[in-house]
Amino acid sequence: MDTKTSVMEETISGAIIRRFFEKLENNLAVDVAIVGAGPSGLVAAHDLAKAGLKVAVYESKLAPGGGTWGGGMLFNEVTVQNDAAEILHEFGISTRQYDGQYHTVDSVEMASGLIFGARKAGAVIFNTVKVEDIVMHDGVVSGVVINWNPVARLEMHVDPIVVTSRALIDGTGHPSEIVNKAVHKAGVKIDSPTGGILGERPMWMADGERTTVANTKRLYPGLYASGMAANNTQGGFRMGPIFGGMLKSGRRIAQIVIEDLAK
Ligand code: 48F
Repeated sequence: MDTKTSVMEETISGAIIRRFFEKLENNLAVDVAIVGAGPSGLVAAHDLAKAGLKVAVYESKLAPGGGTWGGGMLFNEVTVQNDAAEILHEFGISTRQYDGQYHTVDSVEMASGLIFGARKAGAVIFNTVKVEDIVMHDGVVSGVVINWNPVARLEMHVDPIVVTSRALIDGTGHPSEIVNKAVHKAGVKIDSPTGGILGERPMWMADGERTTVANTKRLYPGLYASGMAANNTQGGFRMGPIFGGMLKSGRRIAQIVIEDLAK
């Protein structure tokens, strides 16, 4: 028997298992849990980690990046406004000026650059992990209930594990899945005109872009939303393949959480 081969195999498997469980164990209690690694969640993760907070991002898909990769209708270019292009430049992502007010960005460079930037700032990203529920302690949203997404997809009857957080950001995009849990399962009233989720309205790019940032806020003690999730809760319009609002919403929610956690 070739002992060297079997030793190498043991070493490689051991390296992966030990390093992964070290990462998981170090993140059982975090300052900020972010659900969804779309553009808003990744910018928030970057800014929060850079501010010295312990940040874990949960992404149900294998590849983080959310709706960035596909550009518009799979044409892999996206657009951002001049001021949002500056955020991308901070991540080292290149943009091309278009028509005075806008820049175009290669969507693959944008997705990969945002992921790399968030990770390098110190945020830990758990991909293929679905947040299936929230934790409530004495009227405060206090963490996430997680499981492997393939387990959820196959509807296996497997209990999840739990991570506690001081702040939980719903960055799940259009469905605002986490706020939905808070409203429909925990029965909380969120900071919206009705106390519930108003639901996204149809396409109106200019208004959707403006309101995405205005709608980015703390919704309930311990619970925040960014990007399309924020817009969905407040009944904002959708905007399609322009991403400035998403980037600025991620930055805005990071500022709000930093201020709240410093209180
Ligand atoms: O939708 P998404 O990209 O979020 P966003 O930051 O950006 C929206 C834009 O991409 C686009 C748009 C731009 O103008 O309208 O839609 O608001 O990314 C959300 C991510 O959350 C993941 C999902 O797979 C996606 O990558 N996600 C959703 N639910 C869960 C989740 C969940 N329960 N657990 C973990 N990840």
